[in-house]
Amino acid sequence: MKIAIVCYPTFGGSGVVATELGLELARRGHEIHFITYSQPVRLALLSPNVHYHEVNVPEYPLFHYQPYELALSSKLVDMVKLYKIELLHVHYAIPHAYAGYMAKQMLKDEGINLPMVTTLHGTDITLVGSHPFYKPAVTFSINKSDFVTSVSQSLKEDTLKLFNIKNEIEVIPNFIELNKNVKDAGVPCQRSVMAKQEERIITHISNFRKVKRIPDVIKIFYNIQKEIPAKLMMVGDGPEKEKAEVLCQELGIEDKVIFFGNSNEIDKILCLTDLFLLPSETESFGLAALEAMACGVPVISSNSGGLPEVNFEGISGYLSNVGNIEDMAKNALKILKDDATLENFKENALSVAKQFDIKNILPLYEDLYQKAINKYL
Ligand code: GMT
Repeated sequence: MKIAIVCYPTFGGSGVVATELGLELARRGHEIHFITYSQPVRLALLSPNVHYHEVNVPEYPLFHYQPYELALSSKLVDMVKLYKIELLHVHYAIPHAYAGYMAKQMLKDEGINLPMVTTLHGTDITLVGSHPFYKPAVTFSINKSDFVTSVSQSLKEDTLKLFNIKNEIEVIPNFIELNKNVKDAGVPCQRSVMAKQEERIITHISNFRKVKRIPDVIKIFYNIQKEIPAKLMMVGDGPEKEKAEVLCQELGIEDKVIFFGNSNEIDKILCLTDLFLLPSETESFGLAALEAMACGVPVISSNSGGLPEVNFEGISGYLSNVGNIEDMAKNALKILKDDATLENFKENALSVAKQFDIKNILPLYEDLYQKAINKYL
């Protein structure tokens, strides 16, 4: 199949999922066209089946806001005609489903039917999409998509609660490519570089937005390090990062916390890690937790949104109410208390992650694409 994928190219779950999906589809022989405003961060290697088309929005002094949707829908029309693209898969409803629908209508005018699949990722529904300023357009574009998927059951329920949706929503969970794990690839994990032998290594990875509850990460770690020797690795960048650094200084733990910034080598960081913290306010899925589990790292998370569908209580880690840092620290210490317990949780985390192997999930997308194409035959 010839498939166009529209996504956000920046660090963040939806762009990562879209990119990994496109790359795996390309490996399976499909022709993939990424269409976005810059090269997706995880799209390092271009293969013969992978194309990237940049959307440019020319600056014009009259515009207070540059019309990205307009440029994106025009680019879609041009690329669909040029490469005979058979299907459009947009990730994140805003504004991609809207721009995709416009492209679809323009193409229809020229006698071309372009099936469109929209995947809802989370904040496009829960944090941003339901805002009254966006809601009518988001509702419209979800209802006008040929097929709609959500990355968890919880997100599907939120979507049905928040919007007047007439379309079916199919749950296709996020996935992980397990054999990318550096341990399997034979790359040695240089734990001694980051911590002393007796120290446990705890990691948080995110885009440091408010929804991630970064101060909770620091406070959970503060409680842990009072009981056992430990280091915290904070990976990523975003608006809450500076405040987090200040909080570490106020708590007097700055020598135990390392801030890394954005990284494309998270497998190398996760392979050193004993425990992953994700105390988010909400997470439609929590791809970062799954990435940790795929490296055999247990997870302490909140129990909001789709997290209970990924992190299994008492097996791959523990879940607590949002903001209950005492409970999260207590659970973390339960996992870290001795090597045998930790090893057990690590093994379990990996086996849970295996349920989300890309090999199991990708055929669900392929079947859906075929259904979407057949709809117009
Ligand atoms: O919250 C983020 O880290 C970014 C955000 C995004 O839109 O890229 O992630 C959302 O989509 C991911 C992939 O489907 C999910 O794993 C995240 O849970 C979801 N974030 C939220 O719901 C807050």
